[in-house]
Amino acid sequence: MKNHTVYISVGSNIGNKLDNCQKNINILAASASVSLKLQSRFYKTEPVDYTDQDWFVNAAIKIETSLEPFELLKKLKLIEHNAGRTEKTVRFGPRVIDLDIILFDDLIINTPELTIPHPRMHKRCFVLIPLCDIGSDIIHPVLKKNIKYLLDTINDKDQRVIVFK
Ligand code: PH2
Ligand code: MG
Ligand code: MG
Repeated sequence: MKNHTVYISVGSNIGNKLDNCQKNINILAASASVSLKLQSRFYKTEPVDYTDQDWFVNAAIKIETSLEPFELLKKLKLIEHNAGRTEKTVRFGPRVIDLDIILFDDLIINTPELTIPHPRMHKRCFVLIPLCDIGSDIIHPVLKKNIKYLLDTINDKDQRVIVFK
């Protein structure tokens, strides 16, 4: 079995956000083809891009999987769907659960359905801060900088991210 190392950003801003994140991480971790390796702390994060919505809970996880990128994407979409997420979700708007592939080995993919590395990861504190908990020295395969560097040099320092207690 060929194993890939994948980092996934997890977020929720509807209902019991912490529960939504943890339960869906557990569902993913229970899949036969997926093994959960690391999980970050949870954070309360100010909404970005679409600001007229509730704060999010965000985390990041590291998994190993035999799935290829589009197979994993399909699995994540199914988990989101089963959690009650609908197709009507507005772009950047509120969601019960969001499971985004951030990094997949050092692969670069550019298609309408899937872009890896995640195209906005380096601009988002809610992605980089949790990611730093579990992999601050991973190198971004396009920008060729590590995660800690990307976080330290982020332009928009105003995004509030608070450890969940
Ligand atoms: N997800 C978005 C848009 N904005 N803001 C925060 N803080 N956290 C998110 O997970 C998030 C967001 C679209 O997926
Ligand atoms: Mg997202
Ligand atoms: Mg998504």
